[in-house]
Amino acid sequence: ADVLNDRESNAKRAKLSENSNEALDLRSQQEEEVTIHRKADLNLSAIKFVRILNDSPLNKSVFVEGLYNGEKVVIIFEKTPFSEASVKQLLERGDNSLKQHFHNDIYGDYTTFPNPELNGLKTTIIHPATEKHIEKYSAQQLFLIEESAEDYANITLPYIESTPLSIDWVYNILEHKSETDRIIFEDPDPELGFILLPDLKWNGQQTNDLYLVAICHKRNIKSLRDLNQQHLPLLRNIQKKGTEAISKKYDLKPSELRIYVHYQPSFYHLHIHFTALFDAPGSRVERAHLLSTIINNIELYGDYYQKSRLTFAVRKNDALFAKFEELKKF
Ligand code: GTA
Repeated sequence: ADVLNDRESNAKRAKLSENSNEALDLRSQQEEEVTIHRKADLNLSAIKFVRILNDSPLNKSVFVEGLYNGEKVVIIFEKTPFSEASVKQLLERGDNSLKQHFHNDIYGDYTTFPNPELNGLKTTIIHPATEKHIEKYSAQQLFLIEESAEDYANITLPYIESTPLSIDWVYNILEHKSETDRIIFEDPDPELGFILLPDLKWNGQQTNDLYLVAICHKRNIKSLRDLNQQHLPLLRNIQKKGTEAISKKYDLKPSELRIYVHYQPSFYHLHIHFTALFDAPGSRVERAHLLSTIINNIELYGDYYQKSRLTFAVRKNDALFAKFEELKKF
């Protein structure tokens, strides 16, 4: 308990600044992780390993397919970034935890075995997982598609309307049924309003990988393709109030944030990603469209996103790839 109290006061004292590694409220965030990602009846030993779907040595993460009570499960294990508080703890509590491999002049190579509390893995569990989840988290060759307005109407739209990933989790947030205690900011206006909260991908413990998502209350905007001049007040509102809320809570300026939408998104209800300036998954040019650029394009041409060609990456096993291949023979 003393250690946790120490951490809490460290977190409160922490001045969060550019690429800060200072810890946020470590304990409450850890409790939140458990609430969100773990159903009461789920534990790791009850899940049977099936196969590794993908892994990323760079992000220190692995995507695993498992079976739980005969149902498919996707587990994502991810090593988390260091915070200043956790590094201090590593040193303060590190007695006898060094195993030396070799020593040469002033250079030493060791493995450290920290206290398990300092060595937690961010764990996301999707259960029951659909075939679409398995496919989405599997390693696959990517192809870039240049989608015209006609392609969108004839190929993409019918596809996203026929096999969407469920967005019940989005409605649970908007209706205050899930993650209510994680909300950072809410503007309840049905036209212009939104909820800003930590993204599933962020453990909330350090701002160098800050990742929040703003979900708009308005329900009929599927993606970037639907945005036009009538949505400018909504987009400006999310940009202004989202950055203000982040500045107040995390002490990050708008210039320290990457604010963007994905095209194609995984979930077809408009949401905006707010991240620190790190290489977040999905922040590459073929997927991320900066909110400031979107606003600017629509200010110039109200129907920009209805008329433009938009390029996006698609996985080889995705039915959308097959549809483009069949109809466009590329
Ligand atoms: N707060 O319940 C939720 C929730 N869900 C189900 C999704 N999100 C949620 N946030 C909260 N609560 O940023 C978040 C997602 C995502 C956003 C949806 O909503 O974390 P999107 O529609 O543009 O879809 O955004 P996107 O970006 O593909 O997100 P998603 O579904 O997480 O897919 C992640 C992709 O990144 C996968 O293809 C995966 O292979 C890859 N990836 C790489 N590293 C990671 C990682 N560490 N964790 C998860 N995915 C990773």
